[in-house]
Amino acid sequence: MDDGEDEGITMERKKYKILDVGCGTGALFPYYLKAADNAGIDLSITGLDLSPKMISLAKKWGETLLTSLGEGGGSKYNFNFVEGDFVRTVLGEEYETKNEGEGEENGSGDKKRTDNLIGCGDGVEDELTEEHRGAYDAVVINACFGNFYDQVATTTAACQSLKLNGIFAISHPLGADFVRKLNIEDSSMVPHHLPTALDLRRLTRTQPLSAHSVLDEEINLLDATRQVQSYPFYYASTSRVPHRPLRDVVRFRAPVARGYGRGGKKLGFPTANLESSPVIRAALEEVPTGVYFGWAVLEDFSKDVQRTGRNTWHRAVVNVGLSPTFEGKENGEKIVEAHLILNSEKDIEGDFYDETMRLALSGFLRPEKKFPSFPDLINAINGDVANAREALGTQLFVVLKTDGFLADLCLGSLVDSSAVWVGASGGDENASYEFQNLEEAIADTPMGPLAV
Ligand code: RBF
Ligand code: MG
Repeated sequence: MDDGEDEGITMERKKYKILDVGCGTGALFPYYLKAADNAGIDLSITGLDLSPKMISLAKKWGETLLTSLGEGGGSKYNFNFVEGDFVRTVLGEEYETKNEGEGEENGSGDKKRTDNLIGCGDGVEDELTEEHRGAYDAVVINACFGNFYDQVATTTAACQSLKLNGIFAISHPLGADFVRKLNIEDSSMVPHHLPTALDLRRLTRTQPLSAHSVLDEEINLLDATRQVQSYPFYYASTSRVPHRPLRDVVRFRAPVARGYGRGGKKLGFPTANLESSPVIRAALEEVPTGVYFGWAVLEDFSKDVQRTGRNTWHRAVVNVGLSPTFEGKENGEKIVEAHLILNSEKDIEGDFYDETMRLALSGFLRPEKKFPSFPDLINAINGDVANAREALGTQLFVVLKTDGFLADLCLGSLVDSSAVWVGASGGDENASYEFQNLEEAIADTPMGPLAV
């Protein structure tokens, strides 16, 4: 066994980090240790609880467990404790006041918090909260999710404290019916029931979280006398992903501008920029700078031979912004730059300057950044392309391909250019745009009512 110590060199083994939210007296601690032992991994457990009394009991229990494991236990496993409110600890003290408003019954959230196109506010990231941001492999909320008043805030905090691919699990050893009963008996103590599969989907919709499963059933276990016993059990799991769906899909229709000629090609990522105009400028007032993704279609209404790559879907990864990395040569204004992810250069015949592009954004990847160097920018864009490609292969974004805005062209149901599309939010037959609530956009697609 490699215990990490070799010829006097001590290597810090990578520890799997669990955040146990509302840890209470530490009822789950022995199970974590057992599971880690079975899996042969080292573990760092952080117990968080609002109650100082619970924290002090959990500390003692943690020490007892480590002592019982002897020498080995102390090096493989360790405990940390945080006394405080989960949401404030991760999202910052001001999060709640900034997002004031009644959280709705089903946790779908309040108006203010979802003001932004990108969805939920993620709170402030400062020296007080950064310790917990992106820090954990797993966040567990056991036997107390129903007690959190604001489920959107709680889910946001869980999401923000996870590493990429980390797991957020909600569990209850007595099942959802038990929590439903508590909720009916005293809704001031237990303001919510545990999320159903549909609730979980709503709760995670505009988070960079992918919902996996909700288990709420009787499971058979052996009791102390080795008899099979049926126990109710609730377990829901989600995982942190790089992308989040937008609160609203954004549809742009505009000519492709000749670029700034500043090196999209040189960077290896040629982009089709939407031609700037008062219409596009107005649209962009509501679109924060950042990296988005969605589908793009180049219009071609020519009667005879349509050129390759027109009237068909292309994956698009899109920077909305100023390109701050190009210091001194930043864009003069916020622009929309779409890099089309092609399988081959031959997918689109010729260049497409001045052609009209329909661009539907439905997901967000990250804020726009000023990178210290061009290789750093190129690395980031490579990651964006991979993340967008992956996301666009998932059900939600595949369904959005069938949005009439795109599909009317691709499926040939529009025969001539007299049926010009003009977006509902502003513009004319040259350039226009519209925002539509994501859920409505999904419902409007032919597959939507059945899917996602
Ligand atoms: N420029 C930046 O300065 N910072 C960014 O974070 C950034 N992200 C981008 C992400 C994608 C997917 C694309 C296509 C471009 C991005 N750009 C960014 C813009 C890039 O600098 C620009 O495309 C080139 O300067 C060519 O105009
Ligand atoms: Mg460009």
